[in-house]
Amino acid sequence: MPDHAPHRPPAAPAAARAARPLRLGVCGPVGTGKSSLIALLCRELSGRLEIAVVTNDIYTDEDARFLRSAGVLAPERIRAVETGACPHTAIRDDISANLSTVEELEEDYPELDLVLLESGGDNLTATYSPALVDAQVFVLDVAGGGDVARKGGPGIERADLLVVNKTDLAPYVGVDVPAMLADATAARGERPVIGLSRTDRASVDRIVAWVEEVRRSQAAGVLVPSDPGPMARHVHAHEH
Ligand SMILES: Nc1nc2c(ncn2[C@@H]2O[C@H](COP(=O)(O)OP(=O)(O)O)[C@@H](O)[C@H]2O)c(=O)[nH]1
Ligand SMILES: [Mg+2]
Repeated sequence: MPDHAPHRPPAAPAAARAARPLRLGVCGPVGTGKSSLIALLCRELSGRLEIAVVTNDIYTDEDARFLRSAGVLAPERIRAVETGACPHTAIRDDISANLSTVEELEEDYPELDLVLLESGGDNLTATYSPALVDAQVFVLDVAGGGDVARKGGPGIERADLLVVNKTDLAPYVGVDVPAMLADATAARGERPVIGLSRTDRASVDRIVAWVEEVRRSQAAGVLVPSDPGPMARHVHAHEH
C-alpha cells in the first residue's frame, strides 16, 4: 500500500530550518508533468502559502515562461536558471546558480513558505543535492511505460515522494496503474507513492496534503533532507 505520509528518517536534529521556506525539488524525465505539477501546487496552495519558483532549463527560460503565463503566481516570483549543457550538474554538483537564485527570492520575499525548484535534464538519474533542497519529488508518467517504475534508479527509489502522473492516460497507453503503483511502492520501501492526474480531484488533494505536511515538518525543524544520490548504493527488485 502506498503510504501517503512523508518519509521522515528517525534521527531528527532540531535544525534551524523554520526560519526559511521549504525548498522542494521536482525532478523527473522531460514531459512527465513537472511544470504542470508546479502550476497545480501554486494554484492550490497560493491562497495559504507564500510561494516562489525556480526553473532550470538548458538554454531557454521556457519552463519559467510557461509558469508565468499560467498566471498562478506573480511573474517576478518565478525565476529561471539557465544551466548550459549540464542541467543534472546544476542541481547536484555545482548548485551555486540555483542556490543564489533561491536566496535572492528569499531575500526579496521574506514571507516565503515554499520555494519550488524544477529540474531540467532528461534522464532518470538526476536528483537534487540535499544542500539545495529539503525534500524532492520525482515525477514519472504512465505514458513513459508501466515498467519504468520497476526499472528503478535513485530518484524513483529514494525521492521523498514518487508521483506517477497522468493516470487519466492509462487506458490509451495500455498501462495498468495499480500494477505500476505496486511496482513503485515495492521499489521504495516505506516511501510514499501517489498516482496523480489533474483531472482526478482526490489525487490532487493527496499531493497537496503531502506538500503541506512536509512544510509543517520543515517549519517545526524535524524534516531531515534525504539524499537519493546519483547512482549511490541502492537496492533493486531485480539483479543487474
Ligand atoms: N493527460 C494529462 N496530461 C498532463 C497531465 N499533467 C501534465 N500533462 C501534460 O503533459 C505535457 C508535459 O507537461 P509538462 O508539465 O510541460 O512536463 P515537464 O517537461 O515535466 O515540465 C503537457 O502537455 C501537459 O499538459 C495530466 O495529469 N494528464
Ligand atoms: Mg517543465
